[in-house]
Amino acid sequence: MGTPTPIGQRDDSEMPRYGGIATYALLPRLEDVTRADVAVLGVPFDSGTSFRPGARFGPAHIRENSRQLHPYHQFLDVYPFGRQQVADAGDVAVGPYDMERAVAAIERAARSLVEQGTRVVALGGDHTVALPLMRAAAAAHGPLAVLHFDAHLDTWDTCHGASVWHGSPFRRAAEEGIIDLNHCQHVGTRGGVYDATELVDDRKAGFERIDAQDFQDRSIGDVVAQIRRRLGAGPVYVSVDIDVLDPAHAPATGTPEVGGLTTRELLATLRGLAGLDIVGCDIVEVAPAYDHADVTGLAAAHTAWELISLIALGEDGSAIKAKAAER
Ligand SMILES: [Mn+2]
Repeated sequence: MGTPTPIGQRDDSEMPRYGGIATYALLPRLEDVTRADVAVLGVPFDSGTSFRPGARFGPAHIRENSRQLHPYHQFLDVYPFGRQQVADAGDVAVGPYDMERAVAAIERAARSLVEQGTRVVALGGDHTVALPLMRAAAAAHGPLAVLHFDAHLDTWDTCHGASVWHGSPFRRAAEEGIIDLNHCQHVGTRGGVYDATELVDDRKAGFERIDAQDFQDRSIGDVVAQIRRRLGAGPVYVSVDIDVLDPAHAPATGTPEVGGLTTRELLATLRGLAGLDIVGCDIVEVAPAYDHADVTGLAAAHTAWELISLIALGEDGSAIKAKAAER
């Protein structure tokens, strides 16, 4: 028996893209397919946020802004929903009050997908949700290289007595041994440091930094080459805090920092990463109440599409990489 043809996006010849109920990219729900290679999983949780709340409404907003995503990626030459079955797994049932219970529920939901060989593309939620998502990915794939796009380090220790919050997921992950300390990379860092020792702690947690300023001083190709060297050849987890973007490009977020990346720089960087073995990813910190004209929602929905395209390319991406190197 051959592999069944993936069920793609809803046919829009009768019902236009703006009509009907929005799943991510108008894809089938998980229960409507036998199994999925990639599942989009909403995580409506923001009790770990330190400043503006509201990322619990992120998944619904990102889905609404994903209606215009198309089946062919012309720049990577790949059909993200045609080469693999992608489905919308709905939201994790997660309450707002009990942090430990919430984190356990998120890990359980992710594990139930990962155990079937499904790669999870999570839509947050605040950055706390990355910890249980990385735990689930590492349970299947071993210690992860991490590519972390964010204005902030997120390797801090405790805050108001809590060890699990949206500023600590990568420190906890380093302590737990679920990330590979030789292969972690921040991109877009710029804000929110109290003192220099935090940068030393960050290095101990396994991260090198490509600060936001680097996007002014270096070419994207140069940045991409550094990321590739740092990540190596093993399984990669990609975590995109939407606040990596400048507030002009993503105003709807919990802890905005000026001087960030443009949406174009983020997409160009991701498109340089064909051939990576991305075993899981998240797009977090979209807080729609602060959005204007859906700019943040569109950026997040499109970022997920780029990541799904990279997953679809898989090893074939290496051919693109080789071609780019020849030029
Ligand atoms: Mn973050």
